Amino acid sequence: MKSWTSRPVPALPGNMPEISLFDTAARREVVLGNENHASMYVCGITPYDATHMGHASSYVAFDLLNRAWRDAGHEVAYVQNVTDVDDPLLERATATGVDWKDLAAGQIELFQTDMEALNVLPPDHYVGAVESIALIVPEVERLVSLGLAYRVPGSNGEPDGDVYYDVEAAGKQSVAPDAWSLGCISGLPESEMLELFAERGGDPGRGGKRQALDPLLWRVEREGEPSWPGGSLGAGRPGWHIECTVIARKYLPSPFTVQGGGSDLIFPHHEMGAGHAYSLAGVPLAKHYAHAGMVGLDGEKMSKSKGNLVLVSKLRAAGEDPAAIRLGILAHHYRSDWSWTDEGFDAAKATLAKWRQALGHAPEGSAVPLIAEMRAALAADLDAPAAVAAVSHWAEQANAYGGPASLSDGALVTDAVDALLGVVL
Ligand code: 5CA
Ligand code: ZN
Repeated sequence: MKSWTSRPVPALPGNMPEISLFDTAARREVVLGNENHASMYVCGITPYDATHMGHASSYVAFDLLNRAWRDAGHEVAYVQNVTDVDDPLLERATATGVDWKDLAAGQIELFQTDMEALNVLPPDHYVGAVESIALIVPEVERLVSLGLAYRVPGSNGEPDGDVYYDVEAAGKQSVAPDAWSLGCISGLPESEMLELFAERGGDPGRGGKRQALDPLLWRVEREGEPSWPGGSLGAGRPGWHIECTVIARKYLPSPFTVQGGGSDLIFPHHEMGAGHAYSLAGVPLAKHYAHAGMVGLDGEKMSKSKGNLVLVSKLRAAGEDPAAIRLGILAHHYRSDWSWTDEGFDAAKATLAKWRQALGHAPEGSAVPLIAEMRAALAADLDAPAAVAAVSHWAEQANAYGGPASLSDGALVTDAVDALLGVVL
């Protein structure tokens, strides 16, 4: 699928220090190392209500990592999926009387325009679930032939043949230190897993499963639902976790460096996706798993079901500057849970105005030390608020000085704020 386009990233003088990132699976900050070829898979949207501030904030978070890596001189291979067929999308299409394909296409278009406006660097491969089905089918067939997936007989009006992943069998597959077993990513107790599994698209009560937490790999066709050829599985459509596993393994090295997403993807999505990959290849899917905090609105979780969404496209249509939206996001550390508020947005707009004003008074020799401070902040688990504070401090001093600008310092600060924070001054 077509990706969006980006502004060129300015090159900066000097060096980015070693980058560390909080790894959810390791439960601590890890140094990412000086690999020249970094690789990242960030879970994409399910295109039925794009792009709210929660989505935006998770893509901006991983954009910071992408930018830090590039600033460190690494080549970055970046892949993102789009879940362009899944239950919630089909349900929304039915509820609103829109063709599901039109709903998805419209929301994907909107999302990409939002990402471009927010100066989020595009992935090298933007890949849909639907276009990947022919790749997914043989992988599910392989899991069945390995004895790590099984067909469930029909019951309670459900047809025969849905295929589920056997988490218990998969967890016993190997005793290697990097082997997958349930809990190795999330570290959650089973009771909590059960609760989250039910909340996040799983079906713990489905009759005929070997274990309540076994996730769906292939859903055989139902009347009124789209379906695709499934080889020996029969016509149907893929489960959610296998989609990301297969797309990531197709386009990225095994293991790739970082899998990212919001913290609501830790379980079951990233836990199960990692399991599928280990079962298929005997190596971990990713070296590290990183997660962005949840964004709410005025203290409540922002979600499609609650309808309390702040949409990037609505703010843009109201004439708001995308750089101010991005700065409103960067005021919060990517791992914290936070709320979008009018006051926060006003503060971001005021900060942006001060930064722009300060460019007219950039003191001689002030840019290089500022860049070093910004880099140190971002290298320490992507501490954007600290980097923003450094720029604000620089701007206060420049505005207090009030004299004529050093043009080269002004240009360098403009480049640094763009290259490292993605904020266009
Ligand atoms: N298509 C799947 C991933 S494969 C999906 O979760 N789609 S989504 O549209 O629901 O979410 C897209 C990304 O936005 C995910 O990383 C998700 O964790 C993140 N996200 C969703 N809601 C929020 C929120 N309120 N705050 C922060 N991030 C969020
Ligand atoms: Zn995903």
